[in-house]
Amino acid sequence: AGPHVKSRCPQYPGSNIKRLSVPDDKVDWTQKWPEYEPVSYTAPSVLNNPAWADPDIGSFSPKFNTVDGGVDRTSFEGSYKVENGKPLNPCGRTGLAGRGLLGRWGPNHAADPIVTRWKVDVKGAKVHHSDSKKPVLQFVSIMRKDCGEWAIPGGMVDPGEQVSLTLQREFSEEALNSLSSSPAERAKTHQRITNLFKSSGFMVYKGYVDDPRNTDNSWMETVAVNFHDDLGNSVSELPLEAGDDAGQVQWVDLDSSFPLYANHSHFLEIVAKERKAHW
Ligand code: RP5
Ligand code: MG
Ligand code: MG
Repeated sequence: AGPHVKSRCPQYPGSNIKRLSVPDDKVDWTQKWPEYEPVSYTAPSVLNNPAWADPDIGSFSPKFNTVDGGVDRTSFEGSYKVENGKPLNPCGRTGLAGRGLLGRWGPNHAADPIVTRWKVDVKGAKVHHSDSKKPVLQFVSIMRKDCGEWAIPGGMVDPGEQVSLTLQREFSEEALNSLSSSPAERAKTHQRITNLFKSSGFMVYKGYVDDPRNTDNSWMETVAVNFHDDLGNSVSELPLEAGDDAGQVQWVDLDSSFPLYANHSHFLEIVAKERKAHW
């Protein structure tokens, strides 16, 4: 897939911190760079000791490469190195040390629900793309409040939480605004989408996310799963409403030219290929 790119974005998100510029051929840790000494940055929101964050290293030595008291510190990328008590990003240098905005040292596990349907015309017939002649898929996309970019409505796996639950929970929170609805409404939503989410779905991707928040010592990993409403009579009929860290939500056509957060385009490309849809 080539070296990570967004993990080396010059300006670290939500701060005035600039990363050290890492050339493509120096991303890999095995490339010698003795003078490499990036600045260290951990956001105040992380240092405040919220429940979702680890304490600072020194007072704290987590069990890396294991499931450590409910917190999954294993990586889909294999065993990662730990240097001077700090885990090393398996995809190489990012130009920034510390944790930045991420709570966990090492992998920060997320889940990405990719909910799709076929694009149809007023008569209900599938719409084919004029260039590729292939049917067009649509997915539920949210605009992230933190950066304004369109993204899959994913979120963090809570300690001990089953990924299947994270997928459904994050979708409900960000695309159906379940956090703001009454218990009765929430139960109804739950019922409506449980059928779709209880199908095993199509496993799209498991591994490193090229996320702009990544650092040399903390990085995002995800499990992306596609839940497809083939007949358009399941989630397609639910009113979408942005919630939690989502500012907007809408059905978006799958198309290679549409810019998305992190490497989410890569996940959608896999879905399009699998379903023989336009990309
Ligand atoms: C990305 O960040 C993942 O792919 C997922 O979509 C998201 C999870 O982080 P939050 O949405 O909780 O910030 O790396
Ligand atoms: Mg969320
Ligand atoms: Mg989220």
